[in-house]
Amino acid sequence: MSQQPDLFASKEPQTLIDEDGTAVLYPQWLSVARRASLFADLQSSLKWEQTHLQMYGKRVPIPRLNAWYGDPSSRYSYSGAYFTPRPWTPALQGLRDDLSTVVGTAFNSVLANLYRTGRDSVAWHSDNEPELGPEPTIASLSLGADRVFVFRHIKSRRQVRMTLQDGDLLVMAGQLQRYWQHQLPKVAGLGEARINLTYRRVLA
Ligand SMILES: O=C(O)CCC(=O)C(=O)O
Ligand SMILES: [Mn+2]
Repeated sequence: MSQQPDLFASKEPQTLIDEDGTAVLYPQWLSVARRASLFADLQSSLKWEQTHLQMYGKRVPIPRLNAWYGDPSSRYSYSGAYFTPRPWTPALQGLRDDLSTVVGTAFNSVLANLYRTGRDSVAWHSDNEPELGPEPTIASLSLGADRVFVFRHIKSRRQVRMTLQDGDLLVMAGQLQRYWQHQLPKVAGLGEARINLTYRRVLA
């Protein structure tokens, strides 16, 4: 992964998982100036929506807000239905271009998540939707509040736990989504918001 002047990595990358897939953390990947303006821009300008899941015949709100942006061709399925992403905003497209260059994957969509407080979360799952292909490379950028993020191997049950901080980039690749799940647990007493952007390549 190469560096660009604005996207300085002030610390060495850390390989967190290198077995049945890879997870590499690039701490403070975004410059301090870019982090703050980006968070404010995304929080106010993205079309945040409440998604519901069908669980045991009930319509249950997921504990976070989200928004999909991307190329028109990057249709995705969620909970059995197909959706077309919203057209790129300048900020999301600029980051897409930078990330595609430095990670070496032609990302065509992004799922944005807004965790309003520590009560918002993501339960155990893998990003293993068929339209991402068998070995998806996913670039996950964190902004705002620090949050704990945990991986769990589906067979050995080994866990790898880290704190994702403002400006951190996590790149997941290879067989990771097949062998590992991940979650973002709730945090008691946290009032600060976090935004996460997961850049993905949806196959036609
Ligand atoms: O917020 C995060 O760091 C992870 C989000 C996530 O796993 C997802 O949207 O699939
Ligand atoms: Mn995920």
